[in-house]
Amino acid sequence: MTMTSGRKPRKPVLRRLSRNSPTASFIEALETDGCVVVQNFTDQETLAKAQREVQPYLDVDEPASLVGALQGSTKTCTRLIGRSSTVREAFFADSLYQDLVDHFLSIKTICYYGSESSINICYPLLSVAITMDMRPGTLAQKLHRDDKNHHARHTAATTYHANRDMLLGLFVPGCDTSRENGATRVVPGSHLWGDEKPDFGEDGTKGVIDVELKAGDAFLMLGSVYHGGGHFARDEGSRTMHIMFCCCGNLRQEEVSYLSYPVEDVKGYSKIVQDRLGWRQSEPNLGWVDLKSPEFLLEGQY
Ligand SMILES: O=C(O)CCC(=O)C(=O)O
Ligand SMILES: [Fe+2]
Repeated sequence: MTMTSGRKPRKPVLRRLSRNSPTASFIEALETDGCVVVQNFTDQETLAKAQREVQPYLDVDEPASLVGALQGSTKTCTRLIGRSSTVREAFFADSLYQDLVDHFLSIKTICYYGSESSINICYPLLSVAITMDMRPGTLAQKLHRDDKNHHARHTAATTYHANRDMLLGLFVPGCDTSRENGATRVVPGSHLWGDEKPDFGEDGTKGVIDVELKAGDAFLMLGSVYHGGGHFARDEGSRTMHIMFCCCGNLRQEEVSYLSYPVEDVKGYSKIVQDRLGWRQSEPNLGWVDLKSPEFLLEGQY
């Protein structure tokens, strides 16, 4: 579960592996490259079903969010686990994804009660599930690491070690993706970089690869990989991407305040207590509801 492969490092590339390749080959790719394409992850019928489930939310006539790397021209479907049973059961619950989540994000430690040792395993959690539907006018996102949200710190390394990452993402496109319709851009190997200013060269493309996918493929990425959505250069249509990230299970409060204290009670608490219970979002982009700090739920009817 927390073992690394111990293989000699090779040059980072974007590897493409069939869904039925051995799990060990996905582990090797993620350790070396930080990301990997899963070919034949799903089929057209399942993708069409997922699209039908999210489309009403994508088409809501409200301005698209400006938070984080979003720029107002990408429509989103938040609360995705509840809104799309297909995304939930066919994509998120996929055994390959979940085995890799378990491998990379489970934490096993020994602690002592007096002189008696206790071995415990902390299992991963869903961190976010959201559909992003890029539309005309969307420019390329600035390359970033998604674990910035959790204030992750990184030490430069030449080889991977267990528990280096706190996030593992699964991207399932609803259509073929290409440079022209904003395929995700990634820098394979950047998960082993430290926290110093990254060097993407003068034109910002050094080491950057377009993750062009066929509808039915998926893309796996550790949270420390530099990446960003590409430029949607078409005048019409959209690029749908179902995105899920799991995080380490210790990134949570000891007492689950949202279940322990009903929202109607929390409305009457002082601001500092509301904030400490988690009703104020952490920056950047951590602890939101519908991409907004949950404070808004304390103001109106909920
Ligand atoms: O849409 C994509 O391809 C990537 C989106 C992304 O990286 C983000 O919004 O943080
Ligand atoms: Fe991102």
